[in-house]
Amino acid sequence: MSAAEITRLAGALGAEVCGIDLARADASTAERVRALLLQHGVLFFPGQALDVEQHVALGRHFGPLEAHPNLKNPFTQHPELFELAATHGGIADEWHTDLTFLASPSQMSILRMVKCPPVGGDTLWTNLCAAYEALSPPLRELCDGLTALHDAQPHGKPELMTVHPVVRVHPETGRRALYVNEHFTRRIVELSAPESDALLGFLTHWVHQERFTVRYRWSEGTIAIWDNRCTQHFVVADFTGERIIQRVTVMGDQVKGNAPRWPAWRPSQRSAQTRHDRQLLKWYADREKSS
Ligand SMILES: O=C(O)CCC(=O)C(=O)O
Ligand SMILES: [Fe+2]
Repeated sequence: MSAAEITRLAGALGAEVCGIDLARADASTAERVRALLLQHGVLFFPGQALDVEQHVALGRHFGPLEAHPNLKNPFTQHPELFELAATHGGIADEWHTDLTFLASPSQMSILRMVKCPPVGGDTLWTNLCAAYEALSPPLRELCDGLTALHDAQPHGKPELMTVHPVVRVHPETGRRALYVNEHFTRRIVELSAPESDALLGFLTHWVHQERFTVRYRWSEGTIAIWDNRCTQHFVVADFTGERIIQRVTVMGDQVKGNAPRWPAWRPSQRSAQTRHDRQLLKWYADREKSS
């Protein structure tokens, strides 16, 4: 394989990679990309020319693929490709990690920039390990013992829920990452509703401080690959006209972290405030029913 040229783009994460032809990727290319991804969190490959089949073939080197469990593709019938078109509302302008409402979320995503506006529509990524490590020791310790409920409400499916540790351990690097996001994370399980709102609000803002992020300006054909186990991303909705991305989503992630140090929150009596606990209580009632 030819020598690759790697240019870091920010202090926290992100690197541009030139000199690797992803259209002809084989198992050893995939190994190389995996190693670079562990180092940089998100990789950008400008000047690529992958067709749909080559894009999907690239994804298959990394694990099982999934198009999207909830959203229909407006333009492509390919079962393993997910497409977002801005003119159809496809602008992901809330910070998130892909598919965290699933028990086994996506481990990595591979995006192809199909059409982008001449200016605007940049995407930002943030490093969730750096965000965790920058917390004070007492807050780290608290977060280490908590879990959070995630749901697919943004896709109109609030009943699709799962619980993950608030701090997860990256299976390959062993680093701890703050694993809550404003798009899919609804509730800290062990806290009362107002406490959960305060802590989740703090953490979901904390993670996207500029010092933890990289911002990428696109050109058509660029492939981006990111590690969903330790990053979030966000699209800036500051453009007019069309912007189309296609994504191949690599599944097979297992979220590992500490077991909760406290029991799940239970309201001591019914009151007007109990409605804030409804979703959490439903989650536990459903689990008890199915066990
Ligand atoms: O459009 C983008 O840049 C990213 C969209 C997104 O959130 C995704 O593909 O997972
Ligand atoms: Fe996303």
